[in-house]
Amino acid sequence: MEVEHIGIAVKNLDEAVLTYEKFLNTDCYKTETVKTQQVETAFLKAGDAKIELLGATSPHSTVQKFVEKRGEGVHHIAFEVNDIEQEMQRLQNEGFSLLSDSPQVGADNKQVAFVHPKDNNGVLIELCQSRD
Ligand code: CMX
Repeated sequence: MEVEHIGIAVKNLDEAVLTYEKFLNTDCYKTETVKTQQVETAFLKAGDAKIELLGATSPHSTVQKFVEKRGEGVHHIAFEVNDIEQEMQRLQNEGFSLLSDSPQVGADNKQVAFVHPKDNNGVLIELCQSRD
């Protein structure tokens, strides 16, 4: 598995984009609202990986809940896999708790699935596979 991106939950997406543009010395190359996940996202390149800034689009968004409970910060680490359904099955067999039975449509034209943070030492993990 390769780290595809690191998701960071923020209160104000526009302000966070300016901060990370300054820090990484690169422009945000893409923004996208993901209705299914109730988030708006902004992507910046960081070497081979990406930073995904995440803002909530609804009070019911998991990102809103996260920010209220834990404050802004690293929300998840995403790993790119070649065959997401096979990886989900493998992880399930290893005893990890998948948060959905099948992959969902995520940001950046990916299929995504999440593993509960309780199984990964407090870190929410996203599996992702390009839909191209
Ligand atoms: N990382 C680490 N821990 C987290 C967490 C996260 N992102 N989100 C919640 N938690 C912790 C909480 O702090 C809480 O811990 P305690 O029991 O110690 O208090 C516990 O998990 C349960 O938290 P909760 O607030 O009750 O949250 P829920 O159980 O309702 O939901 C989770 C948690 C992970 C199941 C839910 O956020 C989820 O389904 N996430 C997957 C989808 C997602 O995050 N989508 C947004 C990103 C989409 C994208 O990148 O496009």
